[in-house]
Amino acid sequence: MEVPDEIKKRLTLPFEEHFYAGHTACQGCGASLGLRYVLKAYGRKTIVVIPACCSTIIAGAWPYSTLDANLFHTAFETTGAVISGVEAALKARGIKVKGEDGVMVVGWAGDGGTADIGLQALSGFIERGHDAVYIMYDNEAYMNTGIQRSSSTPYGAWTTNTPGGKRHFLERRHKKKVIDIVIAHRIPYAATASDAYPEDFLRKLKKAQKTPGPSFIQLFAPCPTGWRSPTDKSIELARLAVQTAYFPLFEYENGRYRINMPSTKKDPKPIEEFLKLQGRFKYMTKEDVETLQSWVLAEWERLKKLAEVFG
Ligand SMILES: Cc1ncc(C[n+]2csc(CCOP(=O)(O)OP(=O)(O)O)c2C)c(N)n1
Ligand code: SF4
Ligand SMILES: [Mg+2]
Repeated sequence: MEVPDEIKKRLTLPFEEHFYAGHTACQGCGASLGLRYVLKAYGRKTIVVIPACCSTIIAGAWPYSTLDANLFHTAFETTGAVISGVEAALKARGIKVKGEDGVMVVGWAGDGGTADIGLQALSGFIERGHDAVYIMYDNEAYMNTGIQRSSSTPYGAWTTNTPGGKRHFLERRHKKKVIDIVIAHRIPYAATASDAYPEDFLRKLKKAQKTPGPSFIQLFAPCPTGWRSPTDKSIELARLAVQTAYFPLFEYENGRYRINMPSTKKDPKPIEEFLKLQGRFKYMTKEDVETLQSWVLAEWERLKKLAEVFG
């Protein structure tokens, strides 16, 4: 479709779409929005590898797939291994991989499929140095199977196996910092991103495309169904996660840290602003909120220190 010039001038994202409408995600799904952005950045010359997760259902089966790109459905724990194999097979056939004109091999896996069951395959992919991009879309629980906690679920959250209330317990462990494990491999490029800041996300996708070797992006992707949040609040929640420093946006590139958001010059917003819009946090006591707030601020201070020393 031809875009009128006056609209073209105002566009901050590519106009073209490779993610069809009419898919099966819930209203306000951050995962589907994230995948749409990935295909805006990389276009059709992409092989997307998706393990068992909500995105399997959203992407759908050939020939009815919602992706206008190549799609490889795979087993839950195998994303890192499959993107390694696809990349190696393309190279063995003399096909250029990654870079501006190469085929993009993209792993698109959930937090359960990355932080838990897929961690070993992810580690192998990074350690062997394959030319592919691994994107973990983080909705902070196993959503596709009915909202069970993962190691990326935050302290104080309700899930169906941490149900809260008078007789049950809530999630009592803090969110696993998967990106720290990734960085421990001394990966060439790793970053966090958010559905609320698409220009920043696309810039990072492009950087991952240009950087030789493995790249990793952890995308904060709200899930109104699992978070018990209004469907029209997903972007606001993704923004608040950044503004409260609960999910700061930063990059790790060739050993250097750079914080993108929030500002390091002023205090982040209180965590309550992020919590109060979500039913999953309704069982938290005042002490629980304080515990989470202290953890968020301690992690934020740690990140600022890393950016100061290794910036
Ligand atoms: C080996 C194996 N164990 C369990 C499952 C069942 N299963 C399918 S999707 C899923 C949840 C995926 O969670 P996550 O990776 O966070 O993605 P989300 O559903 O949240 O998008 C589970 C447990 C499976 N398919 N294979
Ligand atoms: S359950 Fe959550 S992640 Fe899954 S499709 Fe619905 S909104 Fe998206
Ligand atoms: Mg998940």
